[in-house]
Amino acid sequence: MGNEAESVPVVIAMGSDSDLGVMTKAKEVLDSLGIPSRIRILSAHRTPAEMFEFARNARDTGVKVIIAGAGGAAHLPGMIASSTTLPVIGVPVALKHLGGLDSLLSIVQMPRGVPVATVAIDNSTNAGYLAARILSLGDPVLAERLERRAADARSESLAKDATQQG
Ligand code: RP5
Repeated sequence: MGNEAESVPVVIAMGSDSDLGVMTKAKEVLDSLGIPSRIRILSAHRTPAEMFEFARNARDTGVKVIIAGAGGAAHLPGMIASSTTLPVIGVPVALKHLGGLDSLLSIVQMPRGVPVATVAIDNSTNAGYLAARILSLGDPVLAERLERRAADARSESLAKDATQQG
């Protein structure tokens, strides 16, 4: 199960279904922008063979960007990045102890030549937006959607300021 042709531009991988609460926010952003995505549970420690198979085949199956979230000894984003040259966006997931700093450092401290673009702890929303920005390089319609989203955010912020001025 799950190894069929991906045929979506974004795959949201995570080490465990316990990451779903954090990682579904990335899917919500992508859905809201009309970008198809698929969730995969792929563990660097429990299912390394499936993880490597996914990473090695991702480009050939039409994937353009991989979002990978994990917590604790968070090796998934880096190990996926080791086996693909697609852009990988890492999401450090906070677990019960250490406030997510363990996850952040596990994901962000990659060696030269094997990048993982790491967002803030638990901020899979930004992973979704970063994936969308990457895809927008070759998609003017998506670029326009992102421009509109930014304009809406500006209007909302200005309105909040106005309410404080009385
Ligand atoms: C990591 O271990 C996962 O990404 C998850 O954040 C963490 C704990 O996993 P579970 O023990 O809850 O399945 O690989």
